[in-house]
Order: sequence, then C-alpha cells, then structure tokens
Amino acid sequence: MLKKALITGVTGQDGAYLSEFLLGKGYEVHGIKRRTSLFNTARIDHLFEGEPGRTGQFQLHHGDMTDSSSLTHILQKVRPDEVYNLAAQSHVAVSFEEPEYTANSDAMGALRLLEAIRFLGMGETTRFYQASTSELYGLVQETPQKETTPFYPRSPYAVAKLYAYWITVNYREAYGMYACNGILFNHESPIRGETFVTRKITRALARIKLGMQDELLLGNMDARRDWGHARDYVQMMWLMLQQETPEDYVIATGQQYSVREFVSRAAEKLDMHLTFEGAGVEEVARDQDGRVVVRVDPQYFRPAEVETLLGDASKARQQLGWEPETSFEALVDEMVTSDLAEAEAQLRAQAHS
Ligand code: NDP
Ligand code: GDR
Repeated sequence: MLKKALITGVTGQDGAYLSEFLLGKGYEVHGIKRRTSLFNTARIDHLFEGEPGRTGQFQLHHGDMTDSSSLTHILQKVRPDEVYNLAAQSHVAVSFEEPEYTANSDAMGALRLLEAIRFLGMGETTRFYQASTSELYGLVQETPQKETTPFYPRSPYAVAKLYAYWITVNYREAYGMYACNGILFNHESPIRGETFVTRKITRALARIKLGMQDELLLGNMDARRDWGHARDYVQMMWLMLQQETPEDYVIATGQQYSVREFVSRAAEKLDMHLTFEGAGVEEVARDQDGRVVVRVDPQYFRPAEVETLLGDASKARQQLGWEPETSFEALVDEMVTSDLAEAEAQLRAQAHS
C-alpha cells in the first residue's frame, strides 16, 4: 500500500515542491485546491504527466480552508497518513488589508483540519504538519531565534499563524495527536509568488536588463531576512513527520542579508553594477550608466514592520540532520536565471505575434 499524503495549498510554491518530493518517495499525493476563475495549477501541471505507472498517484480535490464541510469530506474520502497544512493567505502586507479573511483561512483553517481529523477518528493514525513561520518572532526578543525564543507577532498574518501554532500544540497535548509545527524562515525559488520581495526583484531586474521595464519600486530595503531555498525546506516538513515523537522545529540557514544586498547580488548576476545613494524614501540605485533602476516607494512600507530575522536551526541539525544545500548566492542566481529566461521567452513571443 502506498502511503497517502494530503496537502493543502498544493498550488503554492511549497505545495508544488513538496508534492514533487513526496511523489519521488512513492507517496500517493492528494492536493486541495480552491476554485478559481482561471487555471492556477501552473506550478503542478507537470506532476500529472508522471512516469508510466504513476497515473493517478497525484490527485486534486476542490476545497477551501474557510469551509469545514469540504475539508471534512476530503479527509474522510482520502484518509491520509499525513496531512501537510500549507494553505494560507501568506502575504504579510495583504494581511493588513484583509485581516479577517487572513484569520479565517490561516488560524481557523488549521483548527478546522485538526478538529476534522479528531472527530473522524483519525487522530491516532494521521500525522499533521502545520506551516508555522519566523514571522511569529516579529519584534525579535532574542537573536538568533530558536524554538524557545518568545513570539511577538507584528501583523494580522503573524497573529493568525500564532493561533495555528498553539492549536497544533494543543491538539498534540490534549488528544495525543502526532502534530508538529515547522517554524520555517523565508524560503524562495524560481516559482515564488511574484509579489514577495525576492521574486519581485529578480523578475523586475531581468525585465529592466532586457528593456521591458524602467524601474523597480521597493519598500523597506533595510529589512533583513534569513533566506533559503524552498526545495531544501520541504524535505524537512516530511522528516518532521517521520520521527518517533512529534516536536516543533526551526528551519533556517543561519545567515542573514538585507533586501538591498539581495538587489545587489541579483543585479551582479545580470552584469548590472548598482550604486545606492540617498536614504529613506529618497534612496535610489543607479546602474553603471547612471540610470535610476531602483527607487523606494512608501506604498510598500508596512504599518508595522519585521526588521530583522535570523534563525538558529541547531535542533533540526542535530535531530533531523538538517543541512541547507543551497547557498544564498546559488539561490539568487537560480531565480535570476529563471526570470531572465522567462522574460526572453516573452520577448520572443511578442516578436512572433
Ligand atoms: P503561497 O502563497 O505560494 O501558497 C499558498 C497556498 O495556499 C496556495 O496554494 C493558495 O491557493 C492556498 N490558499 C490560500 N488561501 C486558501 C484557502 N482559503 N483555501 C484553500 N487554499 C488556500 O505560499 P508558500 O507556498 O510560500 O507557503 C506555504 C505555507 O508556508 C503558507 O502557509 C505560508 O504562510 C507558510 N510559510 C511560508 C514561508 C515562505 O517563506 N515561503 C515561510 C514560513 C511559512 P491559490 O493558488 O489558489 O492562491
Ligand atoms: P515576508 O516576505 O514578509 O518576510 O513574508 P516578503 O518577501 O513579502 O518581505 C520581506 C521583507 O522585504 C520588505 N520589502 C518588500 N516586500 C515586498 N513584498 N514587496 C516590496 O516591494 C518590498 N520592499 C521591501 C518587506 O517589508 C519585508 O521586510 C514571507 C511570506 O512567505 C510569509 O508567508 C512567511 O511566513 C514569511 O516570509 C517567513
């Protein structure tokens, strides 16, 4: 019998990498996707093609984190060995604009899944992974941040994720469920959503390089993050569910860079050598020809900011053998190369139309 995994948020960045990883391990993978008016399965379409004999090993079900009935029906039908709760309104800035929806999907959504697993009588057999986040540390109380560092969330997103974190711990303690939190620091890839800062930068600089765009507008360039590669991180989600006892783990690289440093590195890869001048809202970056290519735009500032995050993943290193495979430089290079290829393809398509 194949092991069965159910992934919420399967159409997202991590859902796509995790699906591919679990299919490679021989799992039958079921994903929950919400109904959309346009196709939104670009990240996972290749998984349906599969290898001979793998047909049917990857299946999608319509459902929504705000709808208990859909979640319950899918759980009852699939009866998964492992549930990975990756679905979320995951954009921190958007959570200030849609705080109630963010709480409904990110906080209550986790509760709906846990409660459905429990009352369907699957609490002893189904293992549960909750996508927790370094945003829980927010206004940091200790550097670097580890599992015991106190939380101080700074956005409706982080507050919703705080509820999801604790309800996961509570179901573990109250009902003996195998439920864990992966407290993952930022992880990126060429299929990262285009409005997160890394992808926004690599995509815009590639287009500027090809003359398809003039400028890149950014918010707080002083923000510092511990950035890793999503491909490395999803393996840890799986490993957390393969242990003897369920525990919570920080996953991070232990290295930190500013948004400005990310911009510089991405530009270097494109042979654009940037000089930064001015400060605050006056800051700009010019290329070697003196052209302004990056500008600060206050519309991207957040009502409350998380200035700095740096993870200490010692526990995962010791207990799970965690070792990030992709360096910061390799991550940026991979993203830039992919976005350059995408922009070039778009130019070619325009030339032929
Ligand atoms: P994405 O934003 O790329 O993907 C989010 C997924 O959730 C998408 O599939 C989205 O569907 C789905 N979704 C959103 N709302 C609902 C809903 N109401 N019902 C059903 N599905 C929904 O996020 P990532 O892949 O980057 O992150 C995965 C998880 O990990 C998220 O929970 C995120 O908060 C968390 N996380 C991410 C980190 C990171 O750096 N990437 C770090 C730490 C935690 P659709 O495609 O239709 O929009
Ligand atoms: P984050 O990621 O908020 O850390 O949440 P994001 O890439 O959105 O922001 C990182 C930092 O960059 C600053 N920033 C900008 N951000 C965006 N999106 N757009 C800009 O133009 C811009 N300019 C500067 C931000 O202010 C911030 O400080 C991500 C999400 O994936 C969450 O779901 C996840 O939980 C955390 O990472 C860990």
